[in-house]
Amino acid sequence: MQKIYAKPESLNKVSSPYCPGCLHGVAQKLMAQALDSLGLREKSIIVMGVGCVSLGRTYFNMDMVPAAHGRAPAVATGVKRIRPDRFVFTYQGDGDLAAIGTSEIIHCANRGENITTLFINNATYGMTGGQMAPTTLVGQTSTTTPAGRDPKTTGYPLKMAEIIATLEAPAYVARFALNSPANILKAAKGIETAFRMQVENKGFSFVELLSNCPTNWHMKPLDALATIEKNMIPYYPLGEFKVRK
Ligand SMILES: Cc1ncc(C[n+]2csc(CCOP(=O)(O)OP(=O)(O)O)c2C)c(N)n1
Ligand code: SF4
Repeated sequence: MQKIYAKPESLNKVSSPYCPGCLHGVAQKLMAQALDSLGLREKSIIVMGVGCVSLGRTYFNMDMVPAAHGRAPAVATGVKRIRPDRFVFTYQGDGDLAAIGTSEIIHCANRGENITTLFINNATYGMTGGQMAPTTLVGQTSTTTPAGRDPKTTGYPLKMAEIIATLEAPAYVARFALNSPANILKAAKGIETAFRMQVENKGFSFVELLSNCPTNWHMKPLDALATIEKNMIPYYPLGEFKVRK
């Protein structure tokens, strides 16, 4: 019988470590499918951020380097410069990339390092129990903004894809959402485009994925998907912001 669907080779055959309805697993499957289809698994090195992203360490079937919180782009820079023959990418959440690691991602992007960053924006610090992230929406409640995020005291949610797209060096910058089959298909294509940029030595590529955290948003999984559509996408528009030809 012809096999038409299988778990990507780039993922181990283990059960998901994620909460029910969490989209980290979807993001990781898309990344794994892109690595499989480009034949990159055996030369890949994933540099893991800290947070629920790092639960994926049991999942990925490839070489892996854990980085301290926020430092993945700096670690990936070192790995890629020493081993330019390897395919190097970081996987980071919004606390990791847009708070403690803002400096690392901006300078890595600005240097145009030939690596790829996959950025999960779930508008919260998931692993540590739902504190405000730089991407938490105005009015959104969190353990550190129980009355809702107020920009007067905490500023506005950071649009990382737009910020990175203003830089000269990056080759590919895009934002997708993981809340529906149609959006997941677009994200899959975008992740593959980003990976191709590195393969073709075009420089830094960055994909932001709008995700969820049903546990800390205190929502049922379906309500969390609807919240991405209703609240996140209007503030974080989807699309490709920069594509090097
Ligand atoms: C230097 C340092 N400071 C703080 C922490 C605690 N910490 C672990 S995960 C995390 C937040 C992760 O949130 P995010 O990056 O949004 O990822 P998510 O869990 O939502 O996927 C924090 C603050 C740490 N591990 N190291
Ligand atoms: S805490 Fe949130 S981000 Fe972490 S696994 Fe659970 S749902 Fe996903």
